[in-house]
Amino acid sequence: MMITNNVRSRMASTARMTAGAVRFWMDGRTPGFAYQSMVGLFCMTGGTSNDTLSRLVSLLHPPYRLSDMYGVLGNLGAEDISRVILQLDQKGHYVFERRLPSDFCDRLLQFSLTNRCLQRGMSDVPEATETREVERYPRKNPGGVRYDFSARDVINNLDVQLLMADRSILAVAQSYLRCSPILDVMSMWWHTAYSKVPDKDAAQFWHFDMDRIKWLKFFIYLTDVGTANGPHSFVEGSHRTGGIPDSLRLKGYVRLTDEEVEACYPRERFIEFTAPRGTVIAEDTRGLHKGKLVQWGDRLVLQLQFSNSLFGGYYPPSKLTRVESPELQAMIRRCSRLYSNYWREVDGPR
Ligand SMILES: O=C(O)CCC(=O)C(=O)O
Repeated sequence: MMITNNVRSRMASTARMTAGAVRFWMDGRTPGFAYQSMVGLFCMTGGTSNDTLSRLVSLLHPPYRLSDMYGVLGNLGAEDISRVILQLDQKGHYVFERRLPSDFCDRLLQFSLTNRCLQRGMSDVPEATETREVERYPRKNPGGVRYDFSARDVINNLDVQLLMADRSILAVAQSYLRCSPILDVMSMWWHTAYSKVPDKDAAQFWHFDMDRIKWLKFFIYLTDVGTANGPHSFVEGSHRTGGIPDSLRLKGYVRLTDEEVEACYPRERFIEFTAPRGTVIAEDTRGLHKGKLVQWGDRLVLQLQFSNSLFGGYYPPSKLTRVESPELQAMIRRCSRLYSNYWREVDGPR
């Protein structure tokens, strides 16, 4: 029987990923070759490989039974959840009507102006810069396009902890992922108008994410975002299986230009999320997305990512050092898998 190169390549990647999954199951670490195989399989299959693995994870880790779905997104009922999930499944994004209260945004803005952060290096400009730590985000005179706060500082912030414990957010995440999720990437960053051209290292070119098998991101705007402030942008429906055409996917896990992406989708599929501060956007970033170039002012975003497994890319570990929020303390007791990325092996109240 003739086996084409394509089939051979899929079989080899599947074997490597399976071997890596066994290692992951034993010690919780994903070997680099297995992660690369997961990415490669996505590029080859358009998402079928992720979908198959996700079904397996759902069998192993069914969703939590929540007493209620109350929180910053409202007091959600089963019908609300169905509406949100239907749109997420079809379009890949959902903007919630309910926004975070302004005192909440004020406190997180204050946090971002008083904490040390990393000015992200820029490699794709004539005068490349290195990533370096700065005492404060220099809002009046930024020296780079992106400033990131450490995950450790972010998760140990009381307001962030309230969101980590929020059952309305959890309900959406676990309904979309069809399993009990893991909160695995917590981040906050500024995008600035430092550069006149989009920056690859600051996620300002189109790309898909592929660090996990399946995940859902919540982007929370902490400043007002108009069209000049670098709105988060998404190609509607591109998260679906086969939603990114072969011509783009087979380029691999790379950044894509506007021209390359615009050639593949009609204009109405391009969404720019301009919205007031406090807005919460849920998005499956398996679809094509980017932060648009900031032309004026700046933009502060907080991000929560829920994944169905930690199998995949490596993130330096960050742990909760103090859990000030009683809500989070209670949730940690009930939902150990949800917090396993930030809480395991930590001395402190469990
Ligand atoms: O800053 C943005 O809007 C893009 C962020 C992004 O690419 C990501 O979180 O995966």
